[in-house]
Amino acid sequence: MTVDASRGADAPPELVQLLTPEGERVEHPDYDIDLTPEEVRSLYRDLVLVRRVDLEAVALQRQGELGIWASLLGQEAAQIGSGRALTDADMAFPTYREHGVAWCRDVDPVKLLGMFRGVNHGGWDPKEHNFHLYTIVIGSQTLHAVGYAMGIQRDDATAATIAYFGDGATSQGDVNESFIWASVFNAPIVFFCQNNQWAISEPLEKQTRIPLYRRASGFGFPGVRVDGNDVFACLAVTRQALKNAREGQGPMLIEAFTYRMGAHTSSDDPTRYRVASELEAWKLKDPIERVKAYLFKNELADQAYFDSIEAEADQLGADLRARCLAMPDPEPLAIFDHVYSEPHALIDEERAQYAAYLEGFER
Ligand SMILES: Cc1ncc(C[n+]2csc(CCOP(=O)(O)OP(=O)(O)O)c2C)c(N)n1
Ligand SMILES: [Mg+2]
Repeated sequence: MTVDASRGADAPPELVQLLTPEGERVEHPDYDIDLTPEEVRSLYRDLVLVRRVDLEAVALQRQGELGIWASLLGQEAAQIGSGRALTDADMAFPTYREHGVAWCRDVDPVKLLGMFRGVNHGGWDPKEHNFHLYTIVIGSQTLHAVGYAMGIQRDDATAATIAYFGDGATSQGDVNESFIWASVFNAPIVFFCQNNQWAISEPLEKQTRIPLYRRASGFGFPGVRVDGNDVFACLAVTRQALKNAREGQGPMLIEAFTYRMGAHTSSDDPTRYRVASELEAWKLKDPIERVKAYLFKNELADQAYFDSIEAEADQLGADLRARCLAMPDPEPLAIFDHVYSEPHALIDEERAQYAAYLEGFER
């Protein structure tokens, strides 16, 4: 934790945490959450199932069935906590690692796999799920999200927008510009930064000299750092920030302090640039284990319950694998279909050229 002399002795803890790594419920002066046992079990189920989706995808990639995969391992609580804070009317703008948020938005995980397998052109209908398409260009979705939030404002709608991005993305011009626009227009947006402490091989200290959440104050809106491995805290803080945004209080930056436990993507080998002890330390803060410990200690779930979730995860993984392998290749010319909503001369020309090229092969 960064030492901050300017905060004063009676300042609230810098990191909002409601559930310790040991599974103990703790209080925070500014944030609280009151969950029924059923709701806690449901969060646990989400965490386990999205981890399984991720694990299956990693395996499929290693077997050559996906071109690439960006693992969410370690970031499940940040994604499920924030994702479950959204209402149906809210709009989420992800980057490329938000498989847990996709899960909360009811996007069939096979559609994520289809994108990484290269057999669909984007993946899902953003309007149907209020979940935008994945964005690879780092940080650019934050501008789209602010524009969308300003639209909500002009429609007088009761909804908020959430934009996901990483620690590395905070160094991008787009993200800083989006902060300015959101601030001066008081846009209903929550900036949700998953600080997993790495931007491929670049460590956090190459992005910032201060905790990222404190950047917000320079732009004129509040920022908070939450334990990104604590699903209770992520849910509580995001829920409050979205509510504030919907009620006209403008943007907020949430820095979910977490750790990317896997490789950046399947094309990366983190053993080349970080020490194993770092990963070992973060394993002790696993986002799933602490919820399990909480459920066990408080007798809110028994072994039969945990076994049933494992069985459901096995079933989900097997089903996902089968449906991934069964996905048909797309029609090659379909790649031109959704570039523009209306006919476009250049696209027509390129489609014709590509069709002529394909004619040269036996089909
Ligand atoms: C504009 C732009 N520059 C560079 C890249 C290459 N790139 C892909 S992921 C990445 C690191 C992003 O790190 P971070 O924002 O922390 O997100 P994380 O992958 O850790 O979730 C970079 C530099 C890119 N996709 N887009
Ligand atoms: Mg990162």
